[in-house]
Amino acid sequence: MHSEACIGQKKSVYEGTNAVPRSGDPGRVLHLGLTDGELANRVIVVGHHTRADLLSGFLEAEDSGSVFKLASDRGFLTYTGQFAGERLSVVSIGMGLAMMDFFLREARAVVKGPMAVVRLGTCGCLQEHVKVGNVSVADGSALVQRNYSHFDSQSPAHAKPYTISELCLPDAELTSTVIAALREALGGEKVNEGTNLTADSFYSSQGRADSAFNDENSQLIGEVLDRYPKAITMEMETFQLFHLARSCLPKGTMRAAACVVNVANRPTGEVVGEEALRLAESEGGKALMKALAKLQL
Ligand code: R1P
Repeated sequence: MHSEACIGQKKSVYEGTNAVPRSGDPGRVLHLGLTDGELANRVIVVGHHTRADLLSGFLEAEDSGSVFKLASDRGFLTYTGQFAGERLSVVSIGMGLAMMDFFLREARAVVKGPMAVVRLGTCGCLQEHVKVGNVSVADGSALVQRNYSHFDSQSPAHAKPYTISELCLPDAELTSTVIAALREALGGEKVNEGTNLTADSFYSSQGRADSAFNDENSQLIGEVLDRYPKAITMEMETFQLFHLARSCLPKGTMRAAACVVNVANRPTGEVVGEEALRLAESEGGKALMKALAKLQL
């Protein structure tokens, strides 16, 4: 797929290093491995290859006679096919802010026209009443980040160990459509709405105790809940999705919504069973695909 580096040849390993680089002929974006037209305008984005495999089972073949599949050598897995009369992709991106950044920027580079992206992730929930196995839809997201400067010995005394951002909002229409589709598929009692918190670590900035590192995070969850009392979920990608969708130019051309299956309740320690997780992923995922297909782009 990628052209080789070879001194003396005209074509280098990749081109466009100060923009969105591509490699090979046809030019493929470096990390997703995709070229123009291989990704649909409507995308379900997940963190786990098995979740993408599961949801790809709902796609029907394209005109080529099959569902398009491409696994990149940077850990991205893309499926593109037809769903309810629309072209739709399911992409597994792995974890964290950086992977969501790679995904959205390179997706934007290979797709023409308006896009809609819905994340189906998993998370720990922060409120006792939010049940494991339920799906929580984000009506806003704030970013919780480790303040690296704080941990430097030169740091001024006032620099706090973690920063908590302002809220970033999803696309309102897409979020309402997602909520309605999830309620229809799973039942209203299995769908929660609330604030999402996105952290830049699974550990320190999610308030987990790890005596092997100096994290100064024992008060963090309390501080975050003081600032955002309606926060129900904590994971690692949603804020980046909302932020970049809002930053995408021309404005309004990338619409985003996000939801997560609650796999663990942090206050009670309860964790979801395998069967309930697969059901929520599968039925919830299909509902999101319906919502995406229904959206007027
Ligand atoms: C951590 O285990 C991962 O699980 C959650 C977090 O956001 C993080 O990416 O989401 P996914 O199931 O989508 O990966």
